Amino acid sequence: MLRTFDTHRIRRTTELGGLWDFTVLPEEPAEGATEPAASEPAPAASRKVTVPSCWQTYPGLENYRGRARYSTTFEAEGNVRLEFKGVSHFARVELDGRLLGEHYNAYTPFVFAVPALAAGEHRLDVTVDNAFREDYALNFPNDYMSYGGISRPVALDLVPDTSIERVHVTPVTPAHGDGNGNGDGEGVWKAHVEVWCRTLRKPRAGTRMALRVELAGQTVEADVTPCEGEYEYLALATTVECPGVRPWTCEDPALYPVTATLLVNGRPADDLIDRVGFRTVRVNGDRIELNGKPIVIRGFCRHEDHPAFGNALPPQAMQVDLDLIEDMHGNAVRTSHYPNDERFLDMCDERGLLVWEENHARGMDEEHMRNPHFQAQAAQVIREMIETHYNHPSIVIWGILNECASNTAYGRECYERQYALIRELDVSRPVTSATCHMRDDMCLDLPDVVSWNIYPYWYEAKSATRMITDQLAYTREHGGAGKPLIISEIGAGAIYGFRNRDEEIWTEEYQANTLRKQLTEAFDEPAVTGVFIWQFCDVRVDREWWRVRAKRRNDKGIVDEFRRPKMAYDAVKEVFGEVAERQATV
Ligand code: ADA
Repeated sequence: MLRTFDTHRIRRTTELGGLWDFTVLPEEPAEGATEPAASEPAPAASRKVTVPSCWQTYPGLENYRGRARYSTTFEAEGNVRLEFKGVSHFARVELDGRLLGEHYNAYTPFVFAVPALAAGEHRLDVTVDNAFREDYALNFPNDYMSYGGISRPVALDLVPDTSIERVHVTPVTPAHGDGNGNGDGEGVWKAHVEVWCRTLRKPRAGTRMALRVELAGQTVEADVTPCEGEYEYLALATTVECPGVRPWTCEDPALYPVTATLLVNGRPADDLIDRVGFRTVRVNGDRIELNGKPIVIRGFCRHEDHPAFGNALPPQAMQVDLDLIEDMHGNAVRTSHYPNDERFLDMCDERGLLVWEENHARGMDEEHMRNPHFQAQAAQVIREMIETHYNHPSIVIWGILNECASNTAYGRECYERQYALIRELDVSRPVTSATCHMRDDMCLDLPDVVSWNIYPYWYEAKSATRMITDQLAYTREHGGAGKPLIISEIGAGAIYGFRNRDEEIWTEEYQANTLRKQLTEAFDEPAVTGVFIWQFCDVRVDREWWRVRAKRRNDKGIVDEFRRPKMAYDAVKEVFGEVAERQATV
């Protein structure tokens, strides 16, 4: 399943799923590799594996870190477009033995367009690397697992010489209303629509090309002048009035298809369908407003991680996670610490959940950020994340650089650049960053929203009330005055099944009591716009973290890695439920 809905009616698209050949590629540990001893001896024989999947779920490779090859064949003729939704974490792609290109970063899609394939069978080889190397600035031993494999779906499209690459829709709030149906009734939602095309071969002289866009009962059409080359170009930018649409809200997440059709000499030649929700997000004083109404976040930080699937969760497993989050009265997810699978975002759109999506970076100190590849690779993640996830109404905030060097001058430069890049790509959503630099953060003036990771009653022997009061004072004195404040992490660990009534640390009882106190105190603080619990489920961490992570798990999950609820589940459900009720009556 590529998405939760069909993205084409005209274009032929297939998922290159099913069984692929898989072979481990043995290699000498590279100089400076951080983890040679941990790698398993590599069996050379090839085996059949499903794609998407990750190799830590293949017997014998539970701890493999290194290179491997995935191969498959397909029948095709003409121009093809290959889209990899996510390969963990480096991919080198060859078609019929010819290099198409390389891509680094596990969590964002990439595309290769290949003109004029001869009719017949074609062979696709993907060499994947999940080693920790200096070349891969964002991956190093961390408090989550850097898995390996083709971990998200692969799509094969047959495309004409000019094809549609992307459609962006930016909803524009009614001029005279609050975007929520309230107002003087004269306002009409508008949508700013942009369509990007790709031309592989210049059309014959005299060919007429046009783009038609259909959205919410409206149709616009405009001529297109093709630009030759394997790159994308903006082919259409227009604003459409959309009278009578229902806004996208958490309670009623109305979604509308947007269909772009490419007409060649008046005949449909290619199409792309995406989905749109009419809603605006804006910061108003110290509140974040959705359609003019302040939101209160009852959220969970969530890693893409599962004992049976690694980071290649099938849609069924995503559904289960979202069911549990909603059952606990959660209304938001933070995609800590990287962009998420599109299908998960589709489901959030459908459920009316709010998403904080973040670029890939966790716990980078200045040395990590001075990796010569860091700036370019981080910028690429941001670009790919925003370009591909732009239309999701559920995404209400972009996050960057979780707990990185926001306390140094060089770090600040990096934060500045990344915020500037986001604002260049998308002005319709606020930006933030989760910090833990309680006494020396130098970047609080930069984002629209200030976000703190705090662990009262856990890493700190202080109450949440005290920590929030202290943080607020610091924030106000250091550039963050008047901005909304999110508690982007709060939580405590517990080992599933370890129970006693002695308030023993690591017991489910201790975690449940701690969460109850943390959440109650946080929501009692009027300056707090919302809270993301660290974290939804227990997750596997990289081997090097074994000293501080029993069972090699970050066990601050409210459910364990198999999604079995710990005692904290009911505590969270109760507090989130009360907050939701209070909110509903405001
Ligand atoms: C940090 C970090 C998380 C996780 C957490 C913890 O706040 O952002 O990724 O490591 O701490 O469990 O300590």
